Amino acid sequence: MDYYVMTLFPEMIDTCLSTSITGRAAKKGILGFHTVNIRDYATNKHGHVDDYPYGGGAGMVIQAEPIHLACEDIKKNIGNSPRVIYLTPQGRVFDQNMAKELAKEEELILLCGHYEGIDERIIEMDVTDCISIGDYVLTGGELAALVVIDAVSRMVPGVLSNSESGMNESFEDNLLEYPQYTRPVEYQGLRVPDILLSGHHANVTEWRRKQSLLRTAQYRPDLLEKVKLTKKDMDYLKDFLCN
Ligand code: 6GU
Repeated sequence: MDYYVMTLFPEMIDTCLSTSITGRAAKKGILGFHTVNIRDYATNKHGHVDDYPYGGGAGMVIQAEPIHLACEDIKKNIGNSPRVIYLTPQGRVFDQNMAKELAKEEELILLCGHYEGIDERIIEMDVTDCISIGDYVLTGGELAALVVIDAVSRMVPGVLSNSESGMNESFEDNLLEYPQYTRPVEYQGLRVPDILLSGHHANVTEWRRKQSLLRTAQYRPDLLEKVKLTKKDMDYLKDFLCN
C-alpha cells in the first residue's frame, strides 16, 4: 500500500510515519510513504501557494494550481488514478469501517489543507473523498492525515504481528476493550482481579465480555445500539442498568 501525502509540512508526516509500527512496515516494504511538498509546485518565483479569498474575509486560501499540478504529477508517476482524500472538518467523520474499506486500496493520495482552506475547484476537480476526524478544528490537515494513515495501515495485512492483530477485536464488534493487567499481582495496594489469576479460561472470557459490555454501557452507550447482544449479554446488562 502506497500513500502520497500532499502537504506544506512534509517533515511532520515523515517524522511520525517513520516511527513505531508504520515505520517498521515501511522498512519491510509493506507500506510506502511519499510526501509531496505543495510548495514545490508554486508557479511564482517567491514560492507562494496561497492568496487572499475572493469576497474578502480573514485568512488565506491555498491556490488551485499548485495542488492540481502536484496531484497530476503523482498520478503520472504511479501510472494510476487513486482516490484523493481531502482532510477537512466538513468531511464524513472517520471510523473503523472507513479504515477497513480504505485498507483495500493499492494507493491513496491524501491532501492536507492549511490556512482558511483550499480553492473549492480542487475539491470539484481532484478530490474523491472528504474526511474529518471529529468535531473540533485543527490548524491543518496533517494530524488528521496521520490519524487516517495509522488507522488504515494497521488493517493492511502484514502490518501487525500476530500478537498485535489480536487487538483488532476491540472496535470490531463495537465494544470497548476490557481492562488489562500485567505483573505484579499487587501494585500500590491494588490487586489484579482474582478471576484473571484462576487459570479458568472460560471464566476469564466471560468476565472480559462483561467488562466490555459494562464499559461500553457506561462510557459509550451510543455504541451499544450497534452491538449484536446475546441473550446472556442482555440479562447481564439488564441487571447492571437496573441496579
Ligand atoms: Cl480533517 N482538518 C482540520 N483542519 N480540522 C479538523 C479535521 C480535519 N478533522 C477535525 N478537525
